[in-house]
Amino acid sequence: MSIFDVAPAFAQLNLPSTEEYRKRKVALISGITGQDGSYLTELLLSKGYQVHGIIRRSSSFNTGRLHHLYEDQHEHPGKFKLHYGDLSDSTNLVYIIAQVQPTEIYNLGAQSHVKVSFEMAEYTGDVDGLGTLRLLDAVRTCGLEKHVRFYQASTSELYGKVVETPQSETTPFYPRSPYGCAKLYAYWIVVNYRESYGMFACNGILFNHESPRRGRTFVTRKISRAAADISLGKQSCLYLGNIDAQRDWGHARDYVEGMWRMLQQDTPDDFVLATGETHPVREFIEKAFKVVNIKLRWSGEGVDEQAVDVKTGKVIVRVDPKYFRPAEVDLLLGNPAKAERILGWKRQIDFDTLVKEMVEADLTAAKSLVEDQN
Ligand code: NDP
Ligand code: GDR
Repeated sequence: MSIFDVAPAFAQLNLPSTEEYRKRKVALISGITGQDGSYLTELLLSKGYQVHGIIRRSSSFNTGRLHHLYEDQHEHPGKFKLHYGDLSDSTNLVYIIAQVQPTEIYNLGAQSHVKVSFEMAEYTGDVDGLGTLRLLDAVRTCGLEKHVRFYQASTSELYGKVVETPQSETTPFYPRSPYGCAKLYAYWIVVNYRESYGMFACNGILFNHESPRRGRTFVTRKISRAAADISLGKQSCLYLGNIDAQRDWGHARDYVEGMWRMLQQDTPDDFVLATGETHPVREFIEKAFKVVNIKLRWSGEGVDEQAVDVKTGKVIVRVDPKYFRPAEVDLLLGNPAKAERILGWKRQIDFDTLVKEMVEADLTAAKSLVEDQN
């Protein structure tokens, strides 16, 4: 006998039927302050949802990506609310879910940096792995397991070492980092709760997706900012790790649409969202610098590889082994056929447009900073 058999499931006491309950359109997002959280909030508000988000208490400002939505709230009061919480705190998650009574939960919260997960392996396991279990169990504690639809932010990092390409929903997993291993636990606990308790729970296996709101330590944003800053003379050189790695990069705005579509189906299932194209980090660098009219010439090999500005002869990109990972994921290339067929989802923004949008956004931001300082 478990706690779920004996505890009074308090939300269940006055619950309407599942159909009636779902008409309310109330979303709860963990990780709302992150890149995907901000785009998903915009999408759900535009669809008439009431959106609740879990934010962590921080000594510094961590709601920058949501700032424009706060402003809007004065015109649409009661549509958007933030709650302090953490995926490591079960009681807090139960409390928030009991209060909000969401119809859809999007679990985007995570220590999401692969390299950092090697340094904070236990913490990453706790938040990314067990945190998912805590959220699922909080739903059950509240007696909402038949009423809530649950999205789990699964990842192409589950594939890790290349077993086959392109990678699809049936490709075996072989994670290569503590982050990948934690997300593997989360993936399977979602499948298990779906099968054990009939929960409407889905894994979105999302390949890399980027945007001008991408965290600054991820490779694409690090490159787009450097291209902007170097072109303005604010930075001299960009130091990177493995520039041979290949990724299937899409735009975050397209991917949050896919998350939402997964929860609107008749039956819960797992889906890959990807572009079906892969590009080496080196190509991202070349295209980003092209946006600011800097043409690069490569020379050297391995840790000695570098790129010079063809016009000035200055070294613009160097390899720094401190960014290498103990185990690397060399190649990701996704097959989104199932999502295209069943969800009617397809990425809209292509690779070149993504690179251009990111560099131009960083250029605008860097220029306005220069103007502010003058
Ligand atoms: P970000 O790193 O931008 O955002 C992560 C979010 O999780 C932030 O809001 C962060 O809060 C929050 N968070 C971190 N730790 C905790 C915690 N202990 N409790 C509650 N919240 C926490 O990630 P993305 O938006 O890029 O990604 C969203 C999700 O999708 C993540 O789970 C990620 O692992 C996964 N994913 C991302 C992909 C991508 O390419 N972007 C691809 C596949 C999966 P704070 O702002 O306070 O740090
Ligand atoms: P990734 O993204 O590990 O794929 O995880 P990241 O941008 O960190 O790395 C992509 C590739 O670039 C190489 N690389 C560098 N990476 C970083 N961060 N910094 C560098 O200086 C650098 N130089 C080279 C990396 O080695 C790697 O091969 C992202 C995250 O959003 C995860 O949360 C998500 O699950 C996966 O994408 C899909």
